[in-house]
Amino acid sequence: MVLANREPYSHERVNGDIVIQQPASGLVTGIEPLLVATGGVWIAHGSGSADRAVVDERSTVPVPPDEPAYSLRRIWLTEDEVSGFYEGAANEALWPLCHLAFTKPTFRPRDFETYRAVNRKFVEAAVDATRGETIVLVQDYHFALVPAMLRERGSRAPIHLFWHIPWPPAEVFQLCPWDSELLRGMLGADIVGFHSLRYCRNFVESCSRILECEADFDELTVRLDGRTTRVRRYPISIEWPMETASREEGMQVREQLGIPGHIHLSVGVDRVDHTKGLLERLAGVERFFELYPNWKRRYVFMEVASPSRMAIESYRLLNEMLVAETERINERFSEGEWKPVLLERRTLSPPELRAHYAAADSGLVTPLHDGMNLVAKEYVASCVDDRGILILSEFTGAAEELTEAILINPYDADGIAHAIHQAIVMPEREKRERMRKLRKKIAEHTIYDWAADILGDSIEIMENR
Ligand code: ADQ
Repeated sequence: MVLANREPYSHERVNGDIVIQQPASGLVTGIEPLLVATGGVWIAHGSGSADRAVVDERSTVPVPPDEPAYSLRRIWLTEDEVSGFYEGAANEALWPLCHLAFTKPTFRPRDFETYRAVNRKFVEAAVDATRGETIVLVQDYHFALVPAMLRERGSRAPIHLFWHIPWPPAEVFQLCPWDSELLRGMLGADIVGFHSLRYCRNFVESCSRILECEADFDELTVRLDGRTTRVRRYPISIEWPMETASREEGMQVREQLGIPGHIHLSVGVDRVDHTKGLLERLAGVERFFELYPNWKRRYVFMEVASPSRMAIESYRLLNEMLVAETERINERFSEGEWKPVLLERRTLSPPELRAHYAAADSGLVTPLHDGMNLVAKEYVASCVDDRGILILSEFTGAAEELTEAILINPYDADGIAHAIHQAIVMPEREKRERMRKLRKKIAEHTIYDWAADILGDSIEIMENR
């Protein structure tokens, strides 16, 4: 059984017809095969405009649509619930709390009440959907209270909670007025998973400071009220080999954008989010042209930015600033047809995304803080002939593994500028050598390994009960 906010398939009404959409998501890629193999159930917020039209009396629909193998059970949320639970408690409180990006979290008591109520709704559906021996995989910061609530309802199932975003140092987590309730909720799980060992340690430290519990920093376990929770690292990854676009498809993108082959093109791909360091990236590009003006007309940075969480005002504002900064930098440096920055604000289809990666000479990934960052891995996977170079923020989970990237501090505009220069002038042999090593690392640990490790550890819990 999987509990996640996002559903693997949504049904949408388009011009009177019902069409099925599948969000591009690493989570679905990694976890769906487990549910297909076991005939399990995925419980998620039913957010599609035609979702209600296709379900049975248990709000359930068989999926995948082409060859049904497991059940998708939909939870209906009111507008107020979406606003309090998803936008408020999850995205305005917990998201900024866990990311050290200096965005102040907003802790509204009402939002947390709604968060609690929605967590309870998912738990009731989970209890109702349980048939026989079950392993429960809970996904992300939307559902911190679910594990303990499941225990209260008598569940003895192995529960695995995976937290896809960072866990901050204890001093930061303590800012949260709901700290103790959140931790107690999470510790209902047998295993709490994070992308990085640092987040695991931060979590154990938070438990030890905030709760009266036994925290073991060597074993990474927390014992509370007679139950032990293991804290484990599971770095998420991508499919391998990943589907890629050909060089020709990459060239077509460059033609459409008016970027001839001799121009070095860096590409960034992100949701528009404060944590992704988009304005800092632009500051780095601007600094590059100040420090290396002879690269005018020979370098272009392209950002493909997908607007997200637009119901939250600070996200709308960030979108506006991104557009304004791009225009300002372009006005400052443009010469003739050449513009230093191209901004496309939309979500690319998977083939378009692959073609954009194929068009790039380098990938520019500069989050201020990021649990893992899959774009870094996708870019590396797209460099099939070992050509290309990755510039990566040291404050991403990915940087712990992808050490052959050019690592930068996203707050250091000079550092980003020098890294861009280094990426352009680095000898081809060195680039290939670095890329070969990066590719090997990802090939050896794919999204399927991530899911298998989570399932394997959960089965072990089940067997030792
Ligand atoms: P995200 O914050 O969403 O994920 P990331 O890991 O980079 O960040 O994944 C984003 C995904 O969306 C990638 O697969 C990317 O290709 C796609 N995407 C982004 N912008 C796009 C665009 N404009 N067009 C098309 N596709 C786009 C959270 C955490 C991460 C963690 C993941 C998985 O914040 O740290 O890596 O979960 O655990």
